[in-house]
Amino acid sequence: MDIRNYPAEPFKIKSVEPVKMINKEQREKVIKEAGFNTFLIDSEDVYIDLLTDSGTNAMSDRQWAGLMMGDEAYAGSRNFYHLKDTVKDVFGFDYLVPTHQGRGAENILSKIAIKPGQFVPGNMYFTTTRYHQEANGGKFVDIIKDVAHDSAAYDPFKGDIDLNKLQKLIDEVGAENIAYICLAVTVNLAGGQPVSMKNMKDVRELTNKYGIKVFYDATRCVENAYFIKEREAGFENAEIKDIVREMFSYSDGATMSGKKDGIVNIGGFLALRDEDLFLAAKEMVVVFEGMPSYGGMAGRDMEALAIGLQESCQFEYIEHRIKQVRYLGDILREAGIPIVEPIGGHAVFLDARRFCPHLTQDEFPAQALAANLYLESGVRAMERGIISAGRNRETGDHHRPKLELVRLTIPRRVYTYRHMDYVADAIISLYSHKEDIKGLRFVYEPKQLRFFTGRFEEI
Ligand code: PLI
Repeated sequence: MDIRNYPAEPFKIKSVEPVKMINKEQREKVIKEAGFNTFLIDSEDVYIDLLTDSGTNAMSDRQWAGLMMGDEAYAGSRNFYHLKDTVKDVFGFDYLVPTHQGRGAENILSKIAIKPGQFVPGNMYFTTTRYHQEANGGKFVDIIKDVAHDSAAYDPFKGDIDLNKLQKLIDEVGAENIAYICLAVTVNLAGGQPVSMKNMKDVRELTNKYGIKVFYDATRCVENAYFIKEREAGFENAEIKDIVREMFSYSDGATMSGKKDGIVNIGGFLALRDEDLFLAAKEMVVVFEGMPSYGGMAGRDMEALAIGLQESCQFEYIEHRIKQVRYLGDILREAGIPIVEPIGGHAVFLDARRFCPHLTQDEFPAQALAANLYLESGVRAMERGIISAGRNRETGDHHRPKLELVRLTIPRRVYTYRHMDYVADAIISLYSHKEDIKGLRFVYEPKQLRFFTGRFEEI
């Protein structure tokens, strides 16, 4: 490995937040009290927190200054107009509905665009996205290409939709029974895998033939744009922002969690092209979020998001972001640790099936691996496997995803390369005595989104 392949931080550090490490005996107590669920560990007890890249980002001095420019008027805040203009500039959408975070936007979109019984095909699923689709009577169908379910296979655009699967679904159920296509850029649960511009164009062409709408999940769209620049012919010299704008030109609108590529701690939005849909969304936002000019956000948070979206599109920022994640993955790969290939945008994913071949999926290997990584090192990661997938609403059986993963999610602008070294060392050490990792069973299983608050014990 040549360190020169990984760019130095394109920022300097103005404010620091001390972290401390508790000893192994204390960690053992903590993980037991947390029911072997890393979501239930207190932040104070974590040394390096790779639970999520959601809302855990470091804002810039400009964003912090923006907070002071917050206009907290109940109606017509100036920060709303700044955010609206930014969304128009970056994504090309005319209509903006701010929400408290991504799932607020998913709730509204699902309510206005799904009729009960309709299908909602998507390139894999995200937990909250599918929850809202199903809660509004939609039937999620996975139409991502098969290779996305194979953790070891390399494909530069593993997030692409399989057009044959989409065509087959249209032929089988009829275009009128498809609410819309949900296209995520990048695909979180596939390992942060991008979608190619060609695929976005092809999906648009096919759906146009049938009058089917396409809504993107824009949550990590800038990371997706970087991969297009890096891997897709014809985009080598394109500006990141121009790539983002072209991506969204093939969509009818988008939901976004600003807590990821917006580089803020809270916020999100629904953006739309169609005025009638916008009017329907506005009727919903006042019920579930707040006035249309703030939705679920404070004025200051809209300002920080507007600034963060522009910063996210700076090449130096996004190159460092992607390559810092890749640095961790490259070390692990070299040490023979089973990870999802290729390394995605926001995280390195450990393949728990290959890491813990002595455990069956019913013994929740990814949940157990995440718990043991904390015990080993004070590093907090997250399960993304059978627990996250939940149960089938009709049969009550577990959904059984092929991918049984632990996600090491890197917050933006928060940790250094040395922190990545520490994480890699911890995982390599755990791998050397992986047989000690015991399977888990539920002692408390919530009905909805069980991964957040479920509790386990060792078998
Ligand atoms: O956490 P929200 O409600 O702001 O956003 C929901 C959401 C939507 N789409 C995608 C692709 C996500 O990754 C997402 C949230 N992700 C979380 C919390 C994560 O840890 O990945």
